[in-house]
Amino acid sequence: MHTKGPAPQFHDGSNLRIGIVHARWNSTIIEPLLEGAKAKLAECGVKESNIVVQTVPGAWELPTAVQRLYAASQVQSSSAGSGGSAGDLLGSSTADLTSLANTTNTAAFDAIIAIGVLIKGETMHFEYIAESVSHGLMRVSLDTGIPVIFGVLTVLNDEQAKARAGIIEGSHNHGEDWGLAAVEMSVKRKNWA
Ligand code: DLZ
Repeated sequence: MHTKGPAPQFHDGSNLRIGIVHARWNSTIIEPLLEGAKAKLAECGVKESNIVVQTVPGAWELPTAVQRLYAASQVQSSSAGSGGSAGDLLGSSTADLTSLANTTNTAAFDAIIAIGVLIKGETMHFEYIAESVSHGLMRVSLDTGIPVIFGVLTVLNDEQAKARAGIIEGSHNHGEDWGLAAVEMSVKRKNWA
């Protein structure tokens, strides 16, 4: 069955800073989704140096990671403004976050894309994770006020996952939609502020 997505809108992303957090489960599906998202960010003018990619083990970890990543970027942003050292504030306890401290752009993220692939198995694991993660990501978005893009596939099998990652010929890569959504919502949020 073919599902219709939104008509794409291209907004100017040249001043945006975007975070991406992706799970490492089902990496063969995650990789094209990530590339699709990054390709659309680039098409909208988001500079590569303004895209920070972090990873977590599985989809379950996405809400906490998004929350922490945004908080760290806020600390970095305010510390840069006051002349302090973001590197000191972020510390070296999390190796992943060190790369955040080393980036030259110190603005807080305008949006964060959370990418995961949940494939239904024989137990209830899928239902618990899918529900918690979707609620968790929405909560982080409402709590922080920044767009958290829901890049989590919840599918019944590998075939469905491949068909949503653009791997099967003629199929659409949903990661592209997530990249566009991140730019559109970042720009609109600034206008609505
Ligand atoms: C445990 C688990 C299972 C069964 N399936 C998936 C999956 O399809 N996709 C995914 O991203 N992660 C899965 N995980 C791992 C959990 O998300 C989580 O990483 C672990 O339970 C550790 O908290």
